[in-house]
Amino acid sequence: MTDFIIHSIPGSPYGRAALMILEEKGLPYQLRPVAPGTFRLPEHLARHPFGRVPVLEHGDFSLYETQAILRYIDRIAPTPSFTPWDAKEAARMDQLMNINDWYLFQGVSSVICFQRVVGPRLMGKLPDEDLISAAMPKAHAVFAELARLLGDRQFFASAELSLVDILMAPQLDFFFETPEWETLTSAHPNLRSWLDRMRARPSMVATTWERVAAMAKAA
Ligand SMILES: N[C@@H](CCC(=O)N[C@@H](CS)C(=O)NCC(=O)O)C(=O)O
Repeated sequence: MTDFIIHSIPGSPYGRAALMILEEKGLPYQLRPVAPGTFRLPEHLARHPFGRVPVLEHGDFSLYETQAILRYIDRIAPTPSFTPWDAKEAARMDQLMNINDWYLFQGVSSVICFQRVVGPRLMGKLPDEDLISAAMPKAHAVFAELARLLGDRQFFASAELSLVDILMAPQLDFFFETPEWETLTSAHPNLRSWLDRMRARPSMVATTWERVAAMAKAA
């Protein structure tokens, strides 16, 4: 199969999800790093008109939006499948993928993980504690709902790994690096066990910030 090309940056949770599914499927891929400060230059806007990552290229086919990328790869390389056959489990997966994008990322991870991890690491900035405190009520609500929906299952949608686990793991692994992880998960041991299981997967080990930075350097 033609190599998959992923345009992304080290540390991007969405970019990591795109790399993780390729690792899970055992598909060949190349990382094309997008240099910091070039997201809104014409060359990248031609790939992604909203100036974000990741972008997938597969032959002459180009695609942005991580959910679309995950679903495309799951359709063209269906073994193993990461979409449950059961309609209710598939619906739960879809619901949680949207919770990831609309409630976990926006205003929660985009604030707390940005302030705690991305700003200090990439820009040498101190975290803005007021912004973090203001995001915590929504963060508690999101984590409580994730824990409720996970229940005592091994994975979010069913007993097997699905697309939502791949989309969500990089976001929650980002939280794992922050002191807020402890606070947000102290009442939710099922979320902690789920992340432990995900962190042990070779696809997560192969796509840490450091490993993606090494791929970017070698590209
Ligand atoms: N809805 C997009 C979100 C992608 C996204 O927000 N990516 C972040 C990195 S994790 C980004 O490109 N941020 C750059 C910016 O906002 O300027 C997707 O699912 O792919």
